Amino acid sequence: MIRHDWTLEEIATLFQLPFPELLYRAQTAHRQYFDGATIQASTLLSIKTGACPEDCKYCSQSGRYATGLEKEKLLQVETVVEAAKAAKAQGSSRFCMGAAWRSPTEKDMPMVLEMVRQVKDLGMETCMTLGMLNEQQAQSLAAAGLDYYNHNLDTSPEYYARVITTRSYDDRLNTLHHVRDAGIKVCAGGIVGMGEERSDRMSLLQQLANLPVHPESVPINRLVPIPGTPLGDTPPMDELEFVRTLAVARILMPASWLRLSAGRESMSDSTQALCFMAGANSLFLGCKLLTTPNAGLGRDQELLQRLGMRLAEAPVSVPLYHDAMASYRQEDARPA
Ligand code: SAM
Ligand code: DTB
Ligand code: SF4
Repeated sequence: MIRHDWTLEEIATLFQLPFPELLYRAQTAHRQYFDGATIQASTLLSIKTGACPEDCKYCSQSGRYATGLEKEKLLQVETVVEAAKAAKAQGSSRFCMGAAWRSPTEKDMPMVLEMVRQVKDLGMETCMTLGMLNEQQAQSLAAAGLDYYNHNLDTSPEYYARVITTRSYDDRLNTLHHVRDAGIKVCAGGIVGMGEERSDRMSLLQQLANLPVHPESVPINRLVPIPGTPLGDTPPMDELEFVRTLAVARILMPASWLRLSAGRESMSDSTQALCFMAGANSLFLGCKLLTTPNAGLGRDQELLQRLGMRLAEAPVSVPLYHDAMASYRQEDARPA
């Protein structure tokens, strides 16, 4: 059953289950909507790198920290299309373009919209992550045919101010509402391992699961510590607690694609296998995320082969999407 009224007590109970019981319940939830062997793959490209005015304390691209990152202006459309073709050839069904912006400017929008159109023409799904969007920007991206917009809540409302001060939690929720209202599929998740408590992970998952419609795609990133950022020295999070977080996310949002996102490069094959057991069924392919290294195609192919798993044919369907959107629209139309 799809629920939007999860309490923190219920979520705490799930987190505290014996590990095999938690994984069993996550697998059971997973199999209601997905097969257990198919993985959706996206490839990332940073279309505008560095010099970001925001102060996200984990990020290599914030202009406020000396991370040694080389900044780049907005890429040309042709460069982006070439990268998308290569991603498709590697087996990715979706191409995700990210920009180090607080939000896109009106000047940037025409180029960005053209990128969506041309990547879509390759027969790939498109995703963008450009920072905050207003209603109009979300509508124009939808009109250009954008399939997904990624905008993460990042952490719990309680821990949030420790990580970002230049935009609020409500700003993030507003962007998600604009994206949803425009009819673009929502990709929203967060980062764990930033020194937060389990209660923060519970609260982040509660925020995501109690949205009016579950995000179709839920990326769970494990912090990639970036030297020079305030979180650069954060000790790695316990891997089993990371697996637990994925399992609880799977139970709360059983029909969403759950992405094992950043942080895979430093993870053993066995831990990744546990993540898939916990219900993760999506990942980023390729040797680079936005600015940091990723597992790489060779290692991923070998891993999937060893596990008897396979990449999804493009594009994947989203269970229950049409039902969820129909009831969302009805509620929208209801007088206040
Ligand atoms: N600038 C846009 C924004 O923040 O809305 C889009 C790009 S931003 C890099 C996308 C997401 O990547 C962040 O919200 C965060 O969840 C994730 N991310 C960034 N740096 C990360 C890191 N070092 N480790 C793990 N996840 C990270
Ligand atoms: C998401 O949740 N993770 C991706 C994507 N959405 C844009 C980004 C991960 C970035 C990891 C750090 C880097 O490579 O800069
Ligand atoms: Fe900028 Fe996005 Fe990095 Fe925050 S996460 S500093 S908004 S690029």
